[in-house]
Amino acid sequence: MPFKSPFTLVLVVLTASRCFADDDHEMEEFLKREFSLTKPYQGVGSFGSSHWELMGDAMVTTEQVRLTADMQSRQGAVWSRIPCHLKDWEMQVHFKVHGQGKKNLNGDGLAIWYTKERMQKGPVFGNMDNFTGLGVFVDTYPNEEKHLEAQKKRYTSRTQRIFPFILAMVGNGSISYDHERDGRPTELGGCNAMVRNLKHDTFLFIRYIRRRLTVMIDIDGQHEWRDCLDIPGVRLPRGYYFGATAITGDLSDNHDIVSLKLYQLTVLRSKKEEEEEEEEEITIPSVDNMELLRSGDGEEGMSSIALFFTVLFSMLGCIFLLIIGLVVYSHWSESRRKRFY
Ligand SMILES: *[C@@H]1O[C@H](CO)[C@@H](O)[C@H](O)[C@H]1NC(C)=O
Ligand SMILES: *[C@@H]1O[C@H](CO)[C@@H](O)[C@H](O)[C@H]1NC(C)=O
Ligand SMILES: [Ca+2]
Repeated sequence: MPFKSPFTLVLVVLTASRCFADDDHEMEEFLKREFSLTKPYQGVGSFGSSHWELMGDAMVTTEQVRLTADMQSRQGAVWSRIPCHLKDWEMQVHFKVHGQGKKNLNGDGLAIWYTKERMQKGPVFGNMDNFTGLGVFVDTYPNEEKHLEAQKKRYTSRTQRIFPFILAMVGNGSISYDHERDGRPTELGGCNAMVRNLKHDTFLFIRYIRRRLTVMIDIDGQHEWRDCLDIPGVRLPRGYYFGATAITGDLSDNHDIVSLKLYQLTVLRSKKEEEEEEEEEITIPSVDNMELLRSGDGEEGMSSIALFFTVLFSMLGCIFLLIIGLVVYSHWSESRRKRFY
């Protein structure tokens, strides 16, 4: 990670260690209650009396906000009513996915959002397509793999994704989520996460700090955060809404949110960074170097290892030819010299 000054490095390290610390108390002062959804979910679902609004089949119980029950063709959502203007934040999601279905006979998953739009129904885990902002998806059904399997095709183990799969996507209002390919064409990064039907608590952690997006998971019941993805140069405007949505189709699951906790992060910036960020206020979400992130897409395309060996062997080939050339030349000039004597 490049850091502009040692001071910011120290701060980032401090915040990082704070997140790994199993000590809620220390974080308390940063918790932003207006953007958090916690038990006993006071007033959630009733008109106008809460910071959160329910939609579709979502319902509140004493234990959780159930976005969908384990039944076919459900969609549910919970959305914050207040736009969030924080620059740096982290969202801790305590969630639960469980149901009767056997492995890979369940679906479709849930999503956590930070978007311009709110309270829209649609095909992207219950939210609208062509959304504007960030989506982090817990995709529990491998649509693409199932489709390929039916065609007796397969991804190589390098590109194969194991489901449930968590991935992040940034939309700008005109980028479509490819449901049939589980969002592969627009994937910023992701990881496998066996989150279903577990006895212990499962958490997802989304941190946005100095335009760096980090997603971590805590799903093994060990109270340890595991890296999922970490991407610099993610530009998200301020003033968007947090939300959580889920959808079921032919296959189903209970998709529960136990809590959403938003923490404000205080990150000191150098004067130069402040000025840079003031100068270019972000209005449309985007990701720097998206082409580079996408270079690993699809069945074809060269992996970096393949590329390395291609370059290596081409270089060895060139050197070999050069040596042959030199040998031939020296033989030739030798025999020419001999002829002159
Ligand atoms: C959104 O992103 C796509 C793909 O990167 C790009 O072609 C399009 O111009 C962008 N739209 C806006 C409004 O920035
Ligand atoms: C989403 O955007 C794409 C490309 O801009 C467009 O073809 C598609 O119709 C849009 N879909 C919706 C639901 O607006
Ligand atoms: Ca899927």
